[in-house]
Amino acid sequence: STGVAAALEEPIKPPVTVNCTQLLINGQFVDAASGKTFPTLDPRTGEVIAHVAEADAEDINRAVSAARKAFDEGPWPKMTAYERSRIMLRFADLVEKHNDDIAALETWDNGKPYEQAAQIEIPMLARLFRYYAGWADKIHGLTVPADGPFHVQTLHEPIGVAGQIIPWNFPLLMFAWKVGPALACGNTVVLKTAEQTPLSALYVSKLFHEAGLPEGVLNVVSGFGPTAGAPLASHMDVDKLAFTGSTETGKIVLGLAAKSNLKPVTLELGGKSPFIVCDDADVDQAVELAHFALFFNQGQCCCAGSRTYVHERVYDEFVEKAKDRALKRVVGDPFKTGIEQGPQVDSEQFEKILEYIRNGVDSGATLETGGGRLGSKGYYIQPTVFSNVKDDMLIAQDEIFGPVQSILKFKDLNEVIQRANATPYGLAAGVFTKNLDTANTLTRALRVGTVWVNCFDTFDAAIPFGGYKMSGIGREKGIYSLSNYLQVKAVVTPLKNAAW
Ligand code: TXE
Repeated sequence: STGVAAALEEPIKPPVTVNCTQLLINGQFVDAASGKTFPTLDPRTGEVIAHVAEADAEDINRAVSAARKAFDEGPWPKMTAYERSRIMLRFADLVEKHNDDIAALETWDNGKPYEQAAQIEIPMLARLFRYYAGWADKIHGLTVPADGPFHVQTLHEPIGVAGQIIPWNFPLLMFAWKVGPALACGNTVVLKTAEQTPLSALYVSKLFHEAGLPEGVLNVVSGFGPTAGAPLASHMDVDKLAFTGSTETGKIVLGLAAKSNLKPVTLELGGKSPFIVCDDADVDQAVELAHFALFFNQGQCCCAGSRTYVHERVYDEFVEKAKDRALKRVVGDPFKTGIEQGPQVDSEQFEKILEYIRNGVDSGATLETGGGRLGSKGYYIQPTVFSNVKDDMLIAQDEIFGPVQSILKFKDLNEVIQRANATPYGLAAGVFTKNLDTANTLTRALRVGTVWVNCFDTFDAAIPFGGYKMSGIGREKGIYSLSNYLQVKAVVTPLKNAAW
């Protein structure tokens, strides 16, 4: 197939050079206190792209004190909201100006198709910051009616220093979902990027300073979970923690926050989202959307439609066509044009996915297509489709986080509702039907944070995103994300003349 041929070629030379590899603390690029570095790897080959400064507890202390000082002494929380907004808007302009370099770094470090990064994700990064810049000067409290002669008002104030820990699947979109609302509300930030993808956040944070961001407001540290993430989560001077990653690590950081200073925590965790194809579906359209829902971003989406439930009336036709679609998926060097799927992010994810595929075969699911690696170097995996998947199989229960579609059969609506909800996760769901009553029934019955009806992965700066159950706590994006970064202060003043 096209995929095999492309993956076997010599990797294309990325059209960008790496020039930010140190820690960004107090507006300066500095080495780690220990002098240590770690390699960040090219998922196309497993070869080293660059050596990056490796933060540990001492660097976290340095970054937190810079953020603390910038918060306590200003100017950030004290400058006018309009000024903050304008810096964020200037940053968005610079992102747009450097769109292609940023996209190339994202692709090189993560493996995602360059066209996806350049045409969707980096423009979305600018869009998100413009959205949040728009909020900065529209955040205000209320005047509250009280029983008695009191003037009562609420002040919406920034929380303080926000610690933020992000994953590698959408490095810059996760950067925007975290940093955008925190800065719009007047907080200062220490952000720890994922060890697989440290490069793009450093690059754009340099641009942010060029846009006029005062020193210490945004500190970016590269490093590993236990040695850099954990000290940030348990830091006594961090006032708020936001985390995106696995449910397992989410539990750890929530514990660290509780054991240290009870900082409030928002979590965006794993999922096993159902994609439900009803009996009235146009099968061709349903296949295409279900394919996108699962395979987008190499299957590395927390909200991936990873349990494809198909009504028995259209099941056989759906499976046949889903297999054909997966066979047509264009896999190859993500820097090449027309590529739909690049390599998985690293060897750990690659091995984990192949292990789940073996498990699917062993547990009796039918392997329709794919099932192995593609090429002989890097972390490419064949688009894989399983049919005859049962709810109790591991591939239907665990987050695989790879290009592996599991198709399950259902008979009626109540049954599929019960089965779709029978998971500890509750991040998202897809519903494919022309029937309004069916759509309304499903959207209300599914215990998830997002339901996409006849669409999937429709993201927008204003649409809130987050999970029910063990998929997380809180919402990001949209108006809801602001409350994560604000304290509400009630101010009560007696009224001298009660008659008024
Ligand atoms: O996640 P981790 P990993 C899922 C997906 C994937 C699995 C493992 O199923 O296969 O998680 O991926 C930091 N204290 N998701 O190992 O460990 C870590 O350095 C503080 C879903 O990459 O959760 C990184 O910055 N921080 C997810 C971040 O946590 C710690 C996206 C995420 O890493 C830490 C990614 C610790 N003890 C993976 N340990 C989604 N919801 O989109 C790690 N970290």
